[in-house]
Amino acid sequence: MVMRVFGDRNSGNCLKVAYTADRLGVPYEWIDVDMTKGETQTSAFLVMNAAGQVPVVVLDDGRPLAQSNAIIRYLARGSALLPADAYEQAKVDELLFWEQYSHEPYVAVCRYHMAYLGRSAAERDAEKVARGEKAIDFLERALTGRTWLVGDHMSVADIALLAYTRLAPEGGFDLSARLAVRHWIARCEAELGLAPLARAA
Ligand SMILES: N[C@@H](CCC(=O)N[C@@H](CS)C(=O)NCC(=O)O)C(=O)O
Repeated sequence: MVMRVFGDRNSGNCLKVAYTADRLGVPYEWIDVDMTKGETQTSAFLVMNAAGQVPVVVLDDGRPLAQSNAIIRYLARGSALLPADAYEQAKVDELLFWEQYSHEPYVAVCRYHMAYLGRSAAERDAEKVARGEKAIDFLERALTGRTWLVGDHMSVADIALLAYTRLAPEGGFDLSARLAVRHWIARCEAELGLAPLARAA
């Protein structure tokens, strides 16, 4: 059976899986899950992911796997998206963990508050805004003078960070002065065949 991806196409965490599988040519069936209708909390869903969150995949052998960064790392094994060198692989992991602890909880959550809950930029949580700005500043420094986050090729670290960074303007974050980030987003989008999103010039 082909791999099944249970996800929401508006979720950066879920889009990471689509970007990675599409890039690698891994076949999959996408199954839309609407968390606003409680579809992540049904007993059938909780068997696949007891955390009740998307994305979750059911691999072609029937085994489930959750957590976006675990999924993309698994899909990328043995490919150019995951460096073979142990140190470079650990640097990818460093960024995957950082994304989940220091980037996604702020950049993605501010976007959620604006795009889903209809808050204005001024109504965002000030601490989340400050931490999101700090995360994007970190990326700007990390990408200055570099083409990719780790090594000489696009890796799953780029894909994991791309997902919500390209959506950051929807969360009220201004990328216009972050030139290294903007060029890297454009580079990733070109590599992945994604249409550029409308954003501040
Ligand atoms: N750390 C998880 C986060 C997953 C997550 O937060 N998923 C959201 C959608 S982006 C969700 O399913 N929320 C519903 C819920 O938490 O009940 C991952 O990277 O996969």
